[in-house]
Amino acid sequence: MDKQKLLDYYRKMVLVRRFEETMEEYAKKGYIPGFLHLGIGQEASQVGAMSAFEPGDYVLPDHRGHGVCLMVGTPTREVMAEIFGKKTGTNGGRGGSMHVADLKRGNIGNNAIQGSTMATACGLAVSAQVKKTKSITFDFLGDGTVGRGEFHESLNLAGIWKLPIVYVLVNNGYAISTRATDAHPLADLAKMGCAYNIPGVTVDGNDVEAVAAAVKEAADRARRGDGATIVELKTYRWQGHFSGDPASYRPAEELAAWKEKCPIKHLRTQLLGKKLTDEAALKAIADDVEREIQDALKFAIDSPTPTIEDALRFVYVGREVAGK
Ligand SMILES: Cc1ncc(C[n+]2csc(CCOP(=O)(O)OP(=O)(O)O)c2C)c(N)n1
Repeated sequence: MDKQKLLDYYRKMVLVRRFEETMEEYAKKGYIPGFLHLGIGQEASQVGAMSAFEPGDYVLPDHRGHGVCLMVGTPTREVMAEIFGKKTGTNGGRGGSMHVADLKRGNIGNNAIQGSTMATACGLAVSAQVKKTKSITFDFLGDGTVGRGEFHESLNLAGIWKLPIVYVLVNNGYAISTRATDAHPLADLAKMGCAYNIPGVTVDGNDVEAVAAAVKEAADRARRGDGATIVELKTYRWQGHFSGDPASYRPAEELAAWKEKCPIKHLRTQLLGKKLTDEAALKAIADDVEREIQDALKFAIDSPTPTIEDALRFVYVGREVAGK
């Protein structure tokens, strides 16, 4: 067991957790335009999966993907400013929470249409094959997305062309208020790839080491030219579908049980149990993360909002009306 690696996972998970909690707090205060989908509770899935991401790879985060966007290496300040709709954000404030993209680091961004990133992933993977690069594509999707037509069409193409894709299927148990087990005939959705000759594996999505190992194996397979894999991560979102959804469709005991399985708590217990660290060192990590969050928050709040000209800069259709 690599102590340094585990402490790095710990710091990253605390960063993602604190980032999300801060976003929720500031959404309630009215700082954040549009919808906010939070991934609190899913940190091990995001941090563990992204540990296999290398420079030159592509990633398509899902709509709950702030943590994934941070793991690409985009400065926390820029991700936060984007969510605040500010000019200093990754996309000049045009994208907001669901569309944080950072092309130079391989983050292609999310698309609000569930399943559509799966088609884009095929395109990215085909381009890597044609250019003979070693780039692989990480495509994050949820259990709800498995029912979409694009899921099957994309897997078919990925299967027949052995595309270098890792499907990170984050099964958090619900698609809005619909239970995954009410919507799909299989409990382990990774098996859905079998019809397309795409192997799948189902992993405890709250165990960061297990997630990292499974995704690394899938990434290695894609890099070798052996094609796509589905890695299903069983986890849970603590919040409602979006910030403000009271999630009354879920039993309180279910949420309480999953909170007990908190991925950060799990790693913390392991680290302390195996005497790989102590309380003081973990507190120092938390304090360091807090400084990073407060710095990003000040940056996001103090940054200018885009002007009307900024907002129109990439709008092409209809500009002839304005004489442009
Ligand atoms: C084609 C399409 N249908 C419906 C929606 C509305 N919608 C947004 S998120 C979502 C649920 C997605 O569930 P899942 O894939 O399990 O991800 P989770 O929200 O649980 O992370 C739905 C139905 C959409 N964005 N696109």
